[in-house]
Amino acid sequence: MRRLAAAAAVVVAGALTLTGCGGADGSGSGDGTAELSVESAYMPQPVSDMAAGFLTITNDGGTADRLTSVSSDAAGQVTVHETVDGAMQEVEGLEIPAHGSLVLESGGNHLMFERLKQRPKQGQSVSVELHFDRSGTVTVEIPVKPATYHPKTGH
Ligand SMILES: [Cu+2]
Repeated sequence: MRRLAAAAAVVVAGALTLTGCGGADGSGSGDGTAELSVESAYMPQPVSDMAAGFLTITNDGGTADRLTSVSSDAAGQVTVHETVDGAMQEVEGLEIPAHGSLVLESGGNHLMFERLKQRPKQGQSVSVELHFDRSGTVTVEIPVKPATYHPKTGH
């Protein structure tokens, strides 16, 4: 997981460079940027041509960002879902608050992969592009876990 977070951070840093923001002092001052990292990503091994994806996006920056869309070469479509009263529904996007995090977890918000081109197996990973309002595109390798996998924080 640490490797995933580091990879995401590198991509985000590259995107910020394009906007000319160079501050990396980490002193906690509001600096007008979002500093995203992604961790705890996994996909339960799919049992059909649909799959869910879960991850946590942490924002160490002083400005909120927004996950606006998701894409992956592995699926015909990837959408962002929330769960309300046990039923899932698509959302336009989800905010990652300044100095906060956005959690996508089983039973809550999640990524929905539809029309998988092949069913990834446990031990493989799926490359996913997360598109953000401010931070541009962050590519994450989501590892495939057993279909019944729950992270230690689940339930
Ligand atoms: Cu869903």
